[in-house]
Order: sequence, then C-alpha cells, then structure tokens
Amino acid sequence: NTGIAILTSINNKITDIWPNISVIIINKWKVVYKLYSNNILIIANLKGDVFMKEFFPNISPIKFEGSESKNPLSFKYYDAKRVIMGKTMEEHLSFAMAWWHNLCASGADMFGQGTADKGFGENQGTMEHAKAKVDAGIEFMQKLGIKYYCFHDTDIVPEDQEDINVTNARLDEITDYILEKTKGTDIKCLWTTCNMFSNPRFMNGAGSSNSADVFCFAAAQAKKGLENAVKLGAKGFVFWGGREGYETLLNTDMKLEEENIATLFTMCRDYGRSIGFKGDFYIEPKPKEPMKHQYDFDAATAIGFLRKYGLDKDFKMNIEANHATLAGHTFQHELRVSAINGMLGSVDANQGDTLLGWDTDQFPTNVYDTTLAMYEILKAGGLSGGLNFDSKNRRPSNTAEDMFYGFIAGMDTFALGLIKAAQIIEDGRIDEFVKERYSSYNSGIGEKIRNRSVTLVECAEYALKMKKPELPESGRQEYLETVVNNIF
Ligand code: XUL
Ligand code: CO
Repeated sequence: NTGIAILTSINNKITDIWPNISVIIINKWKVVYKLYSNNILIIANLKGDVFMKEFFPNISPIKFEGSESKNPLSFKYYDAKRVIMGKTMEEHLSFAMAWWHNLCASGADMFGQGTADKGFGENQGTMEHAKAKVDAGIEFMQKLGIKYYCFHDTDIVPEDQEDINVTNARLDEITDYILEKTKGTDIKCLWTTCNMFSNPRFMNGAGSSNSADVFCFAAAQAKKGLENAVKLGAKGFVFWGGREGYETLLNTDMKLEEENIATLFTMCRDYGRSIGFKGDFYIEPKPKEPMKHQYDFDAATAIGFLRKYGLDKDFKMNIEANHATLAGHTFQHELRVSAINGMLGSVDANQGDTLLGWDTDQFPTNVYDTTLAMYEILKAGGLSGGLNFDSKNRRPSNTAEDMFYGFIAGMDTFALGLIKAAQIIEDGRIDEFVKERYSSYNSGIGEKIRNRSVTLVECAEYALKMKKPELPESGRQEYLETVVNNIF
C-alpha cells in the first residue's frame, strides 16, 4: 500500500510446510515464490490467507503470431477467429483439456517414478490439492484459449479406499468448486467419465465383472457420474472399457459379460435421460491395453454392439487416434466408419508411435494425419463433441513450459490439418476422382443396383450376355497422393 518493500528473513508457517519456497514480505503482503519445476506465485497476507495464486506466472496468454514467428509460446496456425469454410477455427476445433494427463499424471511409468511436479503447491491426495488442480487447470485453459475440459471422477478428487460415500461427498464438494470457479468464464465440461479400471475391485472388469457386487459399484459410480454430468452441463458421457474384456476364454463367459455391459449401458441411458442428461453417450473403442482383448475393439465392433442392444440412438463414438492404430486401423478409417454410420461424436486427439505396441498418447504433431482426420470431420459436418487432448508429455518433458508446448503443438497441428483439409475439399480433385470412380452406378444396371430394383438373376443374365467385363479403371493411388502433397 505504501510502496515500501521490506525483505525479511523467512520464518513462517508456509515455509515450514513447504521446502523450496522463497517468501518475500512486502509490507503486509507475503509473496511466495516456489522454486521448483512448477513456479507458483502466491500472494497472501501475514496470517496466511491466500489472495492470489498464479500457477504459471512465467507464461503469458498464448497468442496467434503466424507461421513466421519463432516465439515458442505462440500459435503459428491456430487463429481462433479465422474463418474456414464458413465457421471460425474455434468453432471447428472445440479443444478440450484432459484432466488426467495434464493435471494429474507426473510421467510415472512401470520403470520409474514421475518426473513432473503436479502438486501445484499442495499435498497430493488432499482436497486442497484437488482444488489447486481446478485453479491451475482454469488458468492453464484460459492462457491457451481452451474452452472445454474432460475428466474421470477419480481425476478430480482422491478416491477413499474404504467408503464410496466419502468419495461421493468429495465429488459434491469439488463439482461445486468447479462451478464456482468457472462461473463467468467460457469454460465448460465437454464430457465426463468414470474410472472403472484402476481400483482393485475392477480387476475382472466393471460391467463385465464376474462379481455382481462389483457390477453394482460400477453402477453407483456411473450414477454419480451422470448426476455430475448434468450438474456441470457436460455435452457427453464416455464409457471406455479398459477392463471390459478378457485375458483367457478358459475362465470367461463372454456372452454373459457382453450382455451385462449392455445392461449397465441401458441402465445409464435410462437414468441419465430421467435426470435431464441431454448429451450424447459415447463408447471409446480400444482393442487392447490393459486387457489382452477388449470388447469395444474398434468402431465397427462397438457400433454392432450398440445396434444389437438398441442403444444406437443415444450412443455415438469417441474416436481416439492412438486406439485406432492399436486396432490396426488408421485414425481416418475409424472416423469414416463412425461417420457413415451416423455415429461420429467426439475425438480423443493424440497420436501413437507405430514402432511401439502400446498407447503412448503423444500430442498430435503429424500434420498429414490431422489433415486426413479433419477431412473426415468436415465431410461429416463436424463433431457434436470436440477434440480432447488425451495426450501427455514424454517423461523427460517435465516442466510447466512443456505442458504449454504440448498443447501448442496439438492445437497448431489440428489447425494446420483443418486448413489443409479445407483446401483439399475446395480443390475438389480428390472428391471428383472418387465420384467419377463409381460413375458406373449412375445409370443402367448400376443405377438399378443402387435402387435395389434388380434381382440376382437379372444381374447374372447381364453378366452372361457380356461374356467378360472390361477391367475397372485404375485406382490412381500414387497420383492422388501427389495431389495431396501438391496441396500441402
Ligand atoms: C485410455 C483412454 C482413457 C479414456 C477415458 O486409453 O483413452 O483415458 O479416454 O477413460
Ligand atoms: Co482416450
């Protein structure tokens, strides 16, 4: 207040609790600067009441600077208000932050502990930490201009190992806190899901567990999850069946397990609708990991399952790029399968490493892949959901800056993919080629096949009369790949 700064020796509560913290006392304000991989700026009074906390004080809001810029903390292609094919980039690309990778995961793997500090100045496993993650997450999203977040129930609160009622009370508290902190901002929940794979009770699956008691715990988590989806106004509710599958058929009643998953989904659909959940339910297919064989292997399998159990009106696909490649498909293939079945809902934006056989969840940097993905998304008329960065930094990329670099890479790669996909469509050579390739169905016998106004006998008679057909025209793959490169 007086403009006089007094630097005192450090001897107060906060420094006692947290090592590695410098405290400067300026008049009656205490400025705490945490000297750690995450520099946190805290402004508090001498009683310890915190008035302001900045989790990423060294990082200013990320701006679009264009492709000539060499500033690493800027967008080169993502220009939120730029209009492409009648919509702004921001409207095409509803980016979301995945709570679990960005605010929880420290880089731990089965060979070593974490390398990144995701404590945000609080002790892990406490509600103070849960709240610090909300505050840090909001600051992070605002600095990047990201409007959506996605989370598992267990990402936002520590799970009580003895009593699910305690966990549920914490969920009430944290969702109140999220609502309070996002009030007046444009930050919203894209989708939420329940972690029904980490807790030991789910070792044999959740909906597919051999234990009816465990099935009920999955139901209890999903019920609470749906209530929170409604409370936070989520656009979607995801089921990723990490442990819904099997290791060996020697101990598995596959029919019973699949039927029970369908029962759980049906209960969730009916309960969700009864409490006013108007969004989409999503299945996120994945062929394996952690299970050897997961029931939602890929989009085609999941769509067939939904149709069999009458769930196809309420469910869509959440397609993850890395899951597609684990299934032996391209990302583009999974998007196309979903789109042509009217079930393209949302996307988990990441990329795998084809030399590694697991889900590496890397930030998308391959522009060729994002171009072909955005081509599918544009042709399908967009996503009802968004692009959730189910992506994490590599273990050695462990600073706060790296968290931003990851998102900048992903957002720019999708923005450039959008620009290039729109150019492919506007160029028209690819679409024209495909149209022409099937032109034999525009008239004559082909038209009758399309109209289903011809029988097997008539088709056979037509063929016999011709004796031998001409070879179909060339597929021209190399030429088409050159067209794409030409557009690049
Ligand atoms: C796991 C995965 C999940 C889902 C949500 O591979 O992708 O994080 O996105 O449960
Ligand atoms: Co995912």
